[in-house]
Amino acid sequence: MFFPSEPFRIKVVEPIRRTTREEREHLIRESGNNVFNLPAEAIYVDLLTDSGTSAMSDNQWAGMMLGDESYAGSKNYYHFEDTVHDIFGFKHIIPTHQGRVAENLLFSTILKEGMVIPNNIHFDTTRANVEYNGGEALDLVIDEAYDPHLDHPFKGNMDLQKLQATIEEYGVERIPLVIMTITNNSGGGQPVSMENIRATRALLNRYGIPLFFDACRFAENCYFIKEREPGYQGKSIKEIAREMFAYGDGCTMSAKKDGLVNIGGFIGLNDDGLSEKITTRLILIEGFPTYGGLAGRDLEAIARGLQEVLNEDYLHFRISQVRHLGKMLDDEGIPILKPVGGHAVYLNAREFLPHIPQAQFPAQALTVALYREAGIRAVEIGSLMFGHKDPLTGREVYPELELVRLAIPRRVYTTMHMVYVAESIINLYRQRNDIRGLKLTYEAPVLRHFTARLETVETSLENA
Ligand code: P71
Repeated sequence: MFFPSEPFRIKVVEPIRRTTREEREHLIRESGNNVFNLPAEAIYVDLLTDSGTSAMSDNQWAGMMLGDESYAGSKNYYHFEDTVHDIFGFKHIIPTHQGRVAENLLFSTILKEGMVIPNNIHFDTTRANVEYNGGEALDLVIDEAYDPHLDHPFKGNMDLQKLQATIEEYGVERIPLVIMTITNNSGGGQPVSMENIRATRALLNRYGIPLFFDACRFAENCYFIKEREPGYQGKSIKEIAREMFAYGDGCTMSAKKDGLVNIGGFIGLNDDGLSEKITTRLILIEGFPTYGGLAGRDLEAIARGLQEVLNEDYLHFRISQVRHLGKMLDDEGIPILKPVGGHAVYLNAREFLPHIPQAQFPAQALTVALYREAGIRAVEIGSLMFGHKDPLTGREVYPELELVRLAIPRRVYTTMHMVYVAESIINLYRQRNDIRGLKLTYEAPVLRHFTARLETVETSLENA
């Protein structure tokens, strides 16, 4: 397979350093076998996240110098508002400093005890903000999403039967809105089809329930629609985005992904009353409505980034680069989640390391080995992140999938970096029998993966 070469050239470079194996062994031991505790300078290729890690363009940097840092009414705010309005179409645009604040403002305003929020799959911060505000977060994605081998063009789709059954079970008054996460991050960066969005809207119309988007990776989702859904090949990404958002009543957005910036976010919505309530809360915790926790220059960078992300040469390269990494691995028989999503390749750690039981965190063991062997940082999405004790039985409950996510920052790494990543993983696969399981030595009561410390299990039977 050949994929398009980079549709940009490099004007500024940031040196990265290849550490020695000895150095990495020392650092990973010091980190308690947790890559969140590593100094980023000791990482060669950092695939921890695609969030806030994009390279900005010369056009965005030029815009940064045009930052108008007036407290109220900055010209950059108007540019940002016009741009978001033009693409997303929502009546009110409320800036925030990142996505989770948009979520927090929305849910703290609309949720009451006993309410539920359906989603295809809630991202961690969305789930946490729903639960923190007294709601219940329900994942209603189609069943196909949970089969890592199944090739389906729109694995992020909402299961409409599950959604209807949920509405019937809980009742309209307990569902203030429904969310669709595009692309569906927790399900592998998989897209949602326009047909599914349209059908979800039609179903919700029957009950009068609003539809919101978790829109972080909206442009990547639009690209998949253009590529895979009949009737969209002749449309521009912007036309597809406009149609998509026209089915919604609002969105939360982390601009750290498809905004192509290092910080920023917003809420878009049509409801005047809700907008007023959220704005009041915004002033209390983020800032005045024309900056919302951001500098004027940040708003300018978002406005320009949102226009650049709609560029098809950019998207073609972006999606192809991620897919190419997936293909290099798949061709060598490395178990990955299929099809490859928009922003990341996910290694299937249960198949990569079948000798390590889930109780010994195979995905974390693989993440640690990848750093130790090659200086590459990925992130565990498995039993360390999601495993927990059942409050009733006291027994450990494990997630269905043990994944290692290789999230690709936008416009940052070249094809040769991807070749390095693929070769390193292929090499590691050959030595997979030497990789041993891990056990926890420290865990925090919530979100334990960020601060956990672990040590190697000496024999594979211990703790099994
Ligand atoms: C990702 C992130 C960033 C992240 C967040 C928490 C732990 C580790 C890494 C952030 C998302 C997201 C979706 C679908 C909302 C947010 C929050 N993703 N929705 O995937 O993917 O946005 O980070 O700007 O607050 O690495 P925020």
